[in-house]
Amino acid sequence: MKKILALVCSVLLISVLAACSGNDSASGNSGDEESGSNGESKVIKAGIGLNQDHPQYKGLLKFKEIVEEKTDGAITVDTYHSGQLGDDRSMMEALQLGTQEVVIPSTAPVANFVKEFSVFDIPFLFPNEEVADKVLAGETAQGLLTKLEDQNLVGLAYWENGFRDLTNSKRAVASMEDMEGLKIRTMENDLHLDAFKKLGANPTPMAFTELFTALQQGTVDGQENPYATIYLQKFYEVQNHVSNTHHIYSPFVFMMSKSFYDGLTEEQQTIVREAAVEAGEHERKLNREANAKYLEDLQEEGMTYTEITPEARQEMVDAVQPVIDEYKSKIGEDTVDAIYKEIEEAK
Ligand code: TK8
Repeated sequence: MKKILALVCSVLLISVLAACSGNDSASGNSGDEESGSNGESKVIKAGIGLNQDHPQYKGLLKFKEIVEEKTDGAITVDTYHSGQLGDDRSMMEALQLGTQEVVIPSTAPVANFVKEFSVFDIPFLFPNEEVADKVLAGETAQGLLTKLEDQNLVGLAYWENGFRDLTNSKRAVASMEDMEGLKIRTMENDLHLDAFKKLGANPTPMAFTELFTALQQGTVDGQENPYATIYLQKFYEVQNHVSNTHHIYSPFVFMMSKSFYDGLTEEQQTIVREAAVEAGEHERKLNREANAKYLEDLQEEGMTYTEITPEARQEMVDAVQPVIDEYKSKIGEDTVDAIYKEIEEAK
């Protein structure tokens, strides 16, 4: 009896030691392939601030579809909208901490992590979407994505937020004079803040997640965002006037936590990178269709629309020029000069 017991214990001991050593002769794989970052299934927790109706969320669902299909389920993507995981800045910090894997913020708050991103907040920088597309695909903009790696972030692609337009609850805005004293919420970005001060407004930086309530309670009189956001976030319920100021073209940055990205296999890294680009093309298409459509819908919901004449817009351009000159050194002269050069080449 004792001999049998000894035999059973020795067999158990050998199998426990074999398992601990990670070498599983039966499966023919070394422990490295089975365990560690290559063999386990992985989950991408992806959050955005806009709601489930916005093209940005439809783009994120496209990313999810591509990644889950191409990795055959080895990577799954859990998607969160409407600021469920926080605002742009706090979600970027979550990526740095490794508690979230993907966020797609506007470039404005990204400038708090890599100052050169503020180049995209220069008012009236891009003349149209076609030039913006070419420059964002160009050397300087793509190079900025690489700079995110110093912040434990990996920039995978630019998506589109779009041309930003002004709304408010007080009065129709046809020119700078009409902006005088309006309490306008801006994104958390010093260049936005200083530009709106120059235009005569009284700006307040605020996270997007707080914006609807602030408009509803009158903490601020107005805000600025593309028509798709104004409509889909139902700002028409708390805003009466919209003007086509088109004062900034705002890109989104699809970014991933670098610690998570580095833990992917080379094949998986290629899949998520290509998926971010492909889903971005899908999002951009939907976003342009939406922005073209929603100005009409905003007026149907009772907002008054005021066209900004070329002369009135030129007055705004001239007014913010000193801010642009001041920020050129803060952003990085090389970056600013390179973007302006690429804009001229793209026209
Ligand atoms: C949503 C924001 C939004 C942006 C803003 O998370 O903050 O006004 O335009 O789209 O990124």
